[in-house]
Amino acid sequence: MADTAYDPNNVFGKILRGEMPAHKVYEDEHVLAFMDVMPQGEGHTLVIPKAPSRGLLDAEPETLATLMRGVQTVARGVKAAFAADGLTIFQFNEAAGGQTVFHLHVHVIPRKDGVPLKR
Ligand code: DGP
Repeated sequence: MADTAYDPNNVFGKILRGEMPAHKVYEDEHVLAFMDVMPQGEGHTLVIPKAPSRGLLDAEPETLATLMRGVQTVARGVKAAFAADGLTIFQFNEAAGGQTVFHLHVHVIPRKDGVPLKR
């Protein structure tokens, strides 16, 4: 069974506390966005809430609302910055769902017509 408690020692918690470096691209009161170190496409960005949520299921409604506003802001920014034709946005929950870092995060990947994602 998955451990559903939030562990603040995860790498995104460390980035939030300034204990690990990250290429930050956006920050406000509620969210932080930074470049993914294993990008599946040019401009692959991660958006995380500052609130300590493990995933979608334990997040407070206010956290989800402010996170999605942040995702929209970042999506607009990366779409313009990378002259993208579209965007792929995804989010994983628990190891079985593909999650590897257990602090809620949303992937934002600008996409160009005919260019597949790297796997
Ligand atoms: P997932 O939990 O599967 O949704 O993906 C986690 C993503 O986080 C993955 O694309 C790689 C990225 N990642 C893992 N460790 C670090 C890190 O220390 N810094 C940054 N910027 N990204 C990381």
